[in-house]
Amino acid sequence: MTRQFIVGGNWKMNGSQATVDSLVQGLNSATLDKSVEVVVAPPALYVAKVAQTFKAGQVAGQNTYCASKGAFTGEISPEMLKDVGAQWVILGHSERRHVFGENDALVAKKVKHALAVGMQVMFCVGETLDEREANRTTEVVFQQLQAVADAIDEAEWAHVVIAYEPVWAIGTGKVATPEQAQEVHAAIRGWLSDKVSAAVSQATRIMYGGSVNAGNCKELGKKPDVDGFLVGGASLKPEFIDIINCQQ
Ligand code: G2H
Repeated sequence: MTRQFIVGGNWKMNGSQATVDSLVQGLNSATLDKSVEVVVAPPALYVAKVAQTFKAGQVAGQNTYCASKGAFTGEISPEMLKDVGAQWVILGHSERRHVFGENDALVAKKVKHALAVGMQVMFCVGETLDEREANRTTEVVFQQLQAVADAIDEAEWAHVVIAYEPVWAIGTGKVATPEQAQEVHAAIRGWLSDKVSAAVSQATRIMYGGSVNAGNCKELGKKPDVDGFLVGGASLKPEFIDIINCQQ
């Protein structure tokens, strides 16, 4: 089965009105591989602006809460993201899990709610360095996956892209080797086949994230179970275009 390659730019808490404009303009005027799905995730305050101006792909939020509205100070709902023109949301990012204390149960509720509203979800999983060194990588990743699998229906996986982001590789410059990434991606695909269905396992895209840059994307992108990238730091630089075009 052919899965469309997808590249996401997670801008995290970076930028200003001026730099966001310039990032959008740079991507709008670039020659991008048309076979690649491109999604950018600006800080929440800039999502509406980017949704109106970004022509090279779609727009994501970096987080949403698991309710439509109400007394949840500081949160935004997927309904709000949708209202301003975003189609995607990143959920379960390791910075949400580790800096803001989100657990598997909360992430699963957020995924469930975002899907119910009609959003596409980039659902992030990944192990810490301690967990990897204790040979617990798949145990941890499978537990993160199970929480979401318990919360959503089989058909809803059609709107989920999994992002495997080893925590030890995020923003550290320590990228997983293509072999390390492929090993975990293949394990995730195997898990989907065992726990969800063969069809979902074949169709679900698995992105790699963690210090992806123009220098390492080509080799990572050649691996059979690497269906794209979620890019942080390098998505704020012109090299993001090279990453999008890495399959050419
Ligand atoms: C992982 C990644 C984007 P970076 O967080 O989600 O960031 O590419 O900076 O490691």
